[in-house]
This record gives sequence, structure tokens and C-alpha cells, in this order.
Amino acid sequence: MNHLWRAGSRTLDLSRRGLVMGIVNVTPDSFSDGGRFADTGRAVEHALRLLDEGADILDIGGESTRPGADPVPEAEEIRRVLPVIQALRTQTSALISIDTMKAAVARAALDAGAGIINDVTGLRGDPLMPRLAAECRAGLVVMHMTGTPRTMQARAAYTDVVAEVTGYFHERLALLEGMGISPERVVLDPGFGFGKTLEHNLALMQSLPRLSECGRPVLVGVSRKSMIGQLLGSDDLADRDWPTVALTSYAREQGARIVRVHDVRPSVEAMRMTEAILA
Ligand code: HH2
Repeated sequence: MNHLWRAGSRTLDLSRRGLVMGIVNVTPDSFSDGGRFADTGRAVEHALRLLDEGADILDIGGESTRPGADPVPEAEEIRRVLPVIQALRTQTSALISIDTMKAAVARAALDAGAGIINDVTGLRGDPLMPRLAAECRAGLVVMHMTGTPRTMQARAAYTDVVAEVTGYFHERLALLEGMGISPERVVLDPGFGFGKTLEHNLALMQSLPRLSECGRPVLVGVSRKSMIGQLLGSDDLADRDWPTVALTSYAREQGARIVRVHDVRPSVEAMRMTEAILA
């Protein structure tokens, strides 16, 4: 298994040390922190704090993907994320990822210095996205989701969710490679909570070793998601950070190489502890 990930001018070696991607939502309506970092100054300050806490990547998003979220027009999404990326670029050389489904937003972000496109549609949402991906050198997070954020929970039906997700991973890798996109640029994400019930999410968690066998590093995004609230019987988002850290340790032990989290420091520490044991 090749654990190198090429993202822009960088090559990241994930064979021994996994990565923590810190979430920066420049949105008024994200499910766990909507509105908190919606203005540029606060988003930049938050992003710099996440780097201080040990984040390897900053994932900047300007459109919520929570179930039922309203789509954001392209110009508005660019207006939200671009000043944040531009400001960060003057203050840090850290790797920046743009969390978007739109090629125009991704292009603006790459031009401003982002090195990764994180597309929850797996480059299927915007017909212009595959061409952009082929033309640039950015790292690519290819996630699995059925339907769109507006419709996905209504479509949460699979005969075998793990088979479906692994099939999708193989299919996407082959298709992208056919377009000249090296698999070394791609990491794979089963898309926890995207068109999946609690049982589906747990089945995917149990199958992380199998998902990793698809040949590319796996990214896990479960931070503060409703599966945690469902399992613990609490709707309070404040109760979801410690369970997120537990899932970081478990996911890393089961072969995941990247976690996408809101609260960075505890997950960095959980990764390092787990890796000390795995070594
Ligand atoms: N989850 C969310 C958004 N982007 N990207 C990847 N690759 N994987 C994920 O699991 C994932 C993602 C949803 O979480 P969040 O950004 O906190 O909320 P919102 O979409 O409401 O802004």
C-alpha cells in the first residue's frame, strides 16, 4: 500500500504519522459551529489557533453540507472563503484545503494558495470539477455520498453499504486515473453521515481496514456528527468532542490516516498516542 499523498508541491508521507485536518467553517449555518467564524477576521484567528494546536491541514468551507442545507450561490461562497485563504497565505505556509462542491470556488481557492480540493460529491457534483482536477496538481479528497446534502438522508438505503462504498472508491480511482489524475493525489473518504443511518456509519467504521485496502489513504470525518449524539442519547453538541477523540484513536488504529475535526489538539494527541503503540 502506497501511503504517499501528493498535494500541490508537497508530498506527504502517511505511512507512520497520520494527519489532523482542522475544520474552519466560514458559514452562518454549519451544524456545530455555524456563525461562530463567519467573518474573515474570526475565521483567520480560529484557523491560526488550530495550527497552534497541531493541525496539519486547514479545511476552509463556505457552504454547509448539513442535511437539508440550502445551496449557497458561487459568488457568495467565494466571498466567504477567499479573503480567509488570502489572509492565511500571508501568515502561514500551512497546507490549506478548500471544502467545496463548486469548481469555480475551488479554482479561486487554488489560485489563492490552497493545495487540496475536498469535494463531498467526489468530483461528481459540478461537471467542471474533474477538468479542474486534471489541470491542477492539488491533492483531492474524494468522498462518498448518495444524492445531495438536500436529499441525502431520504436516500439512506443500501443492500451492503461497505460493498457499495468500496465499489465507488475503485470506480472513482479508475475514472480519475483515466483522466490523467494520478491516484497518488487522491485520498478516500466514506462520508460518515452523508446519506447514512447510524447502522451504516457503524458498519463503515467496522470496515476501515477493508476501505484502506482500496489502495489509497482513508480520511474519516465524524467530528461532532449526529451518530455520536444517537449513540450517547444526547442532542447537546458540547457532549460530542470527547467521543470524537475516542473515534480518532479507533479510526487511526483501524488504518485511517487522516481525521477531519473541529477540536484539534485532543485529536492530535490521540493520534500520537495511538501511533506510539502501533509503531
Ligand atoms: N463532513 C462535513 C463537511 N465536509 N468533508 C469530508 N471530506 N468529510 C466529511 O465527513 C465532511 C466534509 C460536515 O461537517 P461540518 O463541516 O462540521 O459541517 P457543515 O457541513 O454543516 O459545515
